[in-house]
Amino acid sequence: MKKFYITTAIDYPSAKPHLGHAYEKTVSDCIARWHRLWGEEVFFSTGTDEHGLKIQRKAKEAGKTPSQFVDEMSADFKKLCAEWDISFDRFIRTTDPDHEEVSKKIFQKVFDKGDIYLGEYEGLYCADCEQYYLEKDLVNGNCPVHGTKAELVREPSYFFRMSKYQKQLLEFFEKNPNFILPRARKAEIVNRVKEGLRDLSVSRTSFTWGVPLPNDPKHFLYVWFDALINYISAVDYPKGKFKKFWPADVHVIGTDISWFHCVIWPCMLFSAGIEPPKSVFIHGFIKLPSGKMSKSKGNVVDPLDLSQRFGSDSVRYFLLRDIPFGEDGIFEERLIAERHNSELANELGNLLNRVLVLIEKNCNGEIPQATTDSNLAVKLNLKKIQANMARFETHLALAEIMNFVKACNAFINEKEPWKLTGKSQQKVLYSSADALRMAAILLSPFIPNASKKMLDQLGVGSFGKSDLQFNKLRAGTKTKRGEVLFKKIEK
Ligand code: ME8
Repeated sequence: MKKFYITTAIDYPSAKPHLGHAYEKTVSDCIARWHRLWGEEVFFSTGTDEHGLKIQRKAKEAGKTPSQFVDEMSADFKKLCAEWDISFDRFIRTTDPDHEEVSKKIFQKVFDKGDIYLGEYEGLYCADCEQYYLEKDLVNGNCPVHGTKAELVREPSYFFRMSKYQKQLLEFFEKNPNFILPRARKAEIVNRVKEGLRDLSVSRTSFTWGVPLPNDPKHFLYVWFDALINYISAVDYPKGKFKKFWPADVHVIGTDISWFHCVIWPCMLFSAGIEPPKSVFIHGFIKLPSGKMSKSKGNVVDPLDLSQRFGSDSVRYFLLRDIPFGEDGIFEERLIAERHNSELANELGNLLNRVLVLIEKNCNGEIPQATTDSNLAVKLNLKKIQANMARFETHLALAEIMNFVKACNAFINEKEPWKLTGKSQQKVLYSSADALRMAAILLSPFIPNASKKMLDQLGVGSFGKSDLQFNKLRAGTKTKRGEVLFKKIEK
């Protein structure tokens, strides 16, 4: 059986989840569900990144121990997954004991390889990014991402000899053209690597909320070195699922953390003697018409509030449909309502209702005996949808599925089954119901709840890869028209 391992970044639970977190999980979930639909053995991991200075400080501000703080905060991220139908196989927390063990093991491997040395670090640090910056990369001394003042940090630190892997990394990029996706993002990273790789400071003594180094427990592992390792500890490195699922097929991450995933992570793996993942997909940022979401502006969009008001299918649909995967996108509630009304309610929901009412009236609520009209069946370009999904072009795949739904509506309008009788009427109704079945199955990775409701109403129970062909709807199946699939959102 083909296997597929997909991961999201693990989120900092220093604040509540925001729409960017929900977006990354939604697209990854859609891809994971797509691969499961085609019968592959899928492992999908997501989780929270719980160590480091930022969390230690936030916990103190909240008057809690770091451990209490992360227990409470990570629960919000799990709740997000439940409400948004994120079908993860593991929710990994970097405070999970098995992960901490693996982190130490990998550090030890890199150490034994001779790639760790003790030095002293002096640099400008942004605790919100958990990252050092060069003076030239700061904006008036402030972090370019958070706008907060970078702190001068001077302390003894262990370093990872990343510089040693520059050549190997460039060769790896060359041999693996699909490692950095979309490909348009590659040149910038390659050029930066060509300018040279600096050794990386991988331990700190100024905080204690982290993984102590096995060779020197006064030092705690740099939070990024610890966090990246989650991708192998999530599959029980070095045993069990690791053997089956590694190398991961894709790490789905945002633009701000591409250097960590495309450069630091493969160098760590080279040193530890582990194969790098097959690809890193860098998605864009969700922005507001007024610009970036930021806590200081007080305009961070709460994904739980959105799913409660619009329903998780409608917000998922909007994100997957409107934002070309790999590009930045603008979020506006108005746009969710527009897509919901025009496509989910008018096109999809209406189609289901029309077909089921006609089957009730004319066929006693049973799927009639006929075969699907080949002129309708050819309107579904399954090959194109598969190719889009293989390239992670979820927005294009969804657009193509919805083109087919539009073609089904046009088919009914043209054939006017309410004017027909006998076999010719049965043919049109069977074709429409069978086409709706196909559309519902193909939509299951995108809008899982609505897809299930559609299939229930069509009398279809479980489904798999072998159902992704026409004429699989059984004649005589009792339909169960239920509530309207998508109620219109009034202004
Ligand atoms: O970076 N739109 O955690 P994080 C889209 N713990 N995606 C966004 C976004 C936005 N507005 N804002 C953030 C971390 N993201 C680390 C990751 S992985 C080993 C460690 C994305 O909570 C961001 O790009 O700051 C990242 O992929 C993810 O959300 C988690 O961000």
